[in-house]
Amino acid sequence: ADRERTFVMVKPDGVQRGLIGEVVGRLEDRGLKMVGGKFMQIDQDLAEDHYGEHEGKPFFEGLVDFITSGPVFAMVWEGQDAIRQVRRMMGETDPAESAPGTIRGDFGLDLGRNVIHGSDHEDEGSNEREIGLFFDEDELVDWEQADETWLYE
Ligand code: DAT
Ligand code: MG
Repeated sequence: ADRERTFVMVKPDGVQRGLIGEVVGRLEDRGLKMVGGKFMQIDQDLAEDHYGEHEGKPFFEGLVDFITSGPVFAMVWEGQDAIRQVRRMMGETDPAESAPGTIRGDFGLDLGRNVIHGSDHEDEGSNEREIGLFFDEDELVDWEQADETWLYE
């Protein structure tokens, strides 16, 4: 699989519950590399763009309200097969259906409060789209991880 970038975000519930470090630590431990990070408040327009695929669904308004309800920590992570591997680490959309050991399975109970967002590997190009919504090109950093030669063959 290719080295690729994915958009990841600790949602307002995760920020309020002090889980930024937990999420970042898990992604670091896995060997993924952070190339962008921003602690920020999402406004209505950005929320509606980011979740545009869900417009018209019954939960859309509540979702936009929730994601704008407090600060988030938005990030870009890079690595081999990163989009899918982050999704696997997140668990299922519903924390109640997520296996223990996954982020949602370890830190959530309710569908609408699931701690983390990650780009969807089944929605091709959603990673680039989401990265572009949240970050300017000059906010992403190209750097070499010291342990890269020990992570990759
Ligand atoms: P994911 O976040 O796993 O990519 P998604 O893109 O289908 O899931 O939905 C985005 C968010 O919307 C999800 O994290 C939680 C919320 N959501 C999804 N389906 C929902 C539903 N049926 N009822 C309430 N909230 C829902
Ligand atoms: Mg999704």
